[in-house]
Amino acid sequence: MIGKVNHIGIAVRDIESAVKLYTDVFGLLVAGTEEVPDQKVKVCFIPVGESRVELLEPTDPEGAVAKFIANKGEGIHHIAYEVEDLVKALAICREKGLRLIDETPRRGAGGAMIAFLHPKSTGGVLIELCEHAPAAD
Ligand code: CMX
Repeated sequence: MIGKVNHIGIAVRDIESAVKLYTDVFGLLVAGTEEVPDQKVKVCFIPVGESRVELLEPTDPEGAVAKFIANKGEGIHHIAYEVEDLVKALAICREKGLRLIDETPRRGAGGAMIAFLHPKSTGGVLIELCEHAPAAD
């Protein structure tokens, strides 16, 4: 069902200062920054080998990432796995009794189709399933 780790989402208070670790110290390059109003975040993708780090900065105190930072501080927020067929993957998760946050795929950053699984049914890890979007590379 799962291909590779598409990205690891890291919640940060401020992308501009957080990104320096990855660029100035680790020597990585930023692939793009965009705002995702639907999710109340600004995101920045940094390719790392075959995967990516996604820095997530809240744009609204009521958003999921703002709440996460308020409760737990900055840090790893979610892991995103790439699937070939998201509708099919969600059907399997549903059938196996996992709690779906998104019952159907929706559009996420970079134009990818995404859906989240609730951390209470996945061992405390917020999991995003995403269908490969060439534009997101
Ligand atoms: N990872 C692991 N556990 C998490 C979590 C996370 N990122 N966020 C919340 N939780 C835990 C909380 O600690 C809490 O556990 P306890 O009850 O044991 O304390 C539980 O989940 C419920 O938390 P909550 O505060 O009551 O619920 P929230 O209103 O914060 O919602 C969640 C949590 C996961 C349902 C919500 O954040 C969500 O729908 N996330 C999916 C969308 C999203 O995260 N968007 C931002 C990224 C978008 C992008 O990548 O583009």
